[in-house]
Amino acid sequence: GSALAADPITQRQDVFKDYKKTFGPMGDMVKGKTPYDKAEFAKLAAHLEVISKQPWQYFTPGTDKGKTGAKAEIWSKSAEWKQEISKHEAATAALAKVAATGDLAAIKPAFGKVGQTCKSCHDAFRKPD
Ligand code: ASC
Repeated sequence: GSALAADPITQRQDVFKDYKKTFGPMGDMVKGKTPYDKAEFAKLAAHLEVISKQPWQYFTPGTDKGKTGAKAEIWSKSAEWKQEISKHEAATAALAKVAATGDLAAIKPAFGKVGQTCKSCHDAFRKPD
């Protein structure tokens, strides 16, 4: 982030940029696009678990206005949104755990599960591109 105090929209978008830098290379390894590197994958998975806890605090009231993909439903259906977050955090924690074992056959479905939690939240709570 910048040295200046960022607005909450920028702060959450900065975390999602970090997601892309983390989840992207993991996906490449899972798909065999790049060689599976046990230590590197486990490091990325541990980082993903950390950042999975970070964006939500920046969805402060009123920040559905402006340059954001956030839908107003984040605030009007807050319980459902929090349920999506819980599922996502549980999936990233499970992935980090299995990534530490280096068992790629077990990593693949755990990775897929995280992707599903990204998608189901986006479907309900993010504006289409
Ligand atoms: C990504 C990405 C997402 C998720 C989602 C998984 O790489 O940018 O939003 O995975 O597409 O279904």
